[in-house]
Amino acid sequence: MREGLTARPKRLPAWLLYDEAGSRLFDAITELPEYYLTRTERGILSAHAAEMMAQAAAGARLRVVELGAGSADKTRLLLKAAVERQGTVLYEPVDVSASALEAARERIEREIDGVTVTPRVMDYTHGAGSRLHLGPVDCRERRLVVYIGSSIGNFEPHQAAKLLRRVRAGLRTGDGLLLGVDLAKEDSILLAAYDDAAGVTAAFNRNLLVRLNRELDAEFEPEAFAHCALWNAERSRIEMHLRSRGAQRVHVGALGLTVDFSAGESIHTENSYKYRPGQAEALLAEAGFRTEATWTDARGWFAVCLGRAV
Ligand code: AVJ
Repeated sequence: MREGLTARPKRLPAWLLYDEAGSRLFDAITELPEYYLTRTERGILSAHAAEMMAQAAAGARLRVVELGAGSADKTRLLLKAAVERQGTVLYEPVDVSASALEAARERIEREIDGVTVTPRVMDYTHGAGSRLHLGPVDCRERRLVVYIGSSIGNFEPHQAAKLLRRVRAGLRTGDGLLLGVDLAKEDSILLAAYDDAAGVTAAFNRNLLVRLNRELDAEFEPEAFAHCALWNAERSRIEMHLRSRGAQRVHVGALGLTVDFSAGESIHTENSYKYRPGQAEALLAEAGFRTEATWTDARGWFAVCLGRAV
């Protein structure tokens, strides 16, 4: 935090956005009319789940791992399709939040007969070593790692490749990866999705300051910062910033730090990369996966790719 707040330009890590209040605000974002991502991806999964599972299985039994499972809402479409194919399925959601995993387990085991949930509390983004530890698997089974929701979009391209290489290293040849990415599109649509009329995304962004006030004894006045979303065409990403409305000085007690802001100076809080045609496939190739299929919606706004570990 000290490093980010004293850097020029100032920045803070996007994972800070997801405390309890932030996770609740994000869930609200997914239901906003402007935030097309969740709805569009759900449409793709619901139209093609059976085909996705059949192709991923390629004649074997599947077991499903999900990275950053959260509430695992859309995954249920895939799990239902897997149960229809093979009768039962083992589901291994990975998340940093033990409470989110427990809630997901309870709900999924209650709602879908045939699914056994084995949650793994783990930070898949910062894990030590070059390989994601997924545990042993029956030799007649294939793993399918599900990484949907455009979560990969929060990573710089080189970090995204590194993360997927770690995933690949934890798999066997022939295992699968289902990757959901948001696609580049008209900027007015992108900007509205990250700056909604009801102000939920603004609250989500400012909640980061509320969190610093609580956890680092900081004295930010959240309303003294404007939520700002902008499209960086050159890097194909939406950026979120918190822009100081005026010149101000803020103390961060736990750091013994005083931070000065000039009027209009901003803290960069998040990037959300939007993939161009072929980029997701190139990323998969770089990480050791051959893309076997790409499913998209009628407007071509979102894509779900199936990669095969080679
Ligand atoms: C959770 C990373 C997919 O980038 O769209 C939503 C986070 N930020 N609105 C995204 C987010 C602002 C979201 N992801």
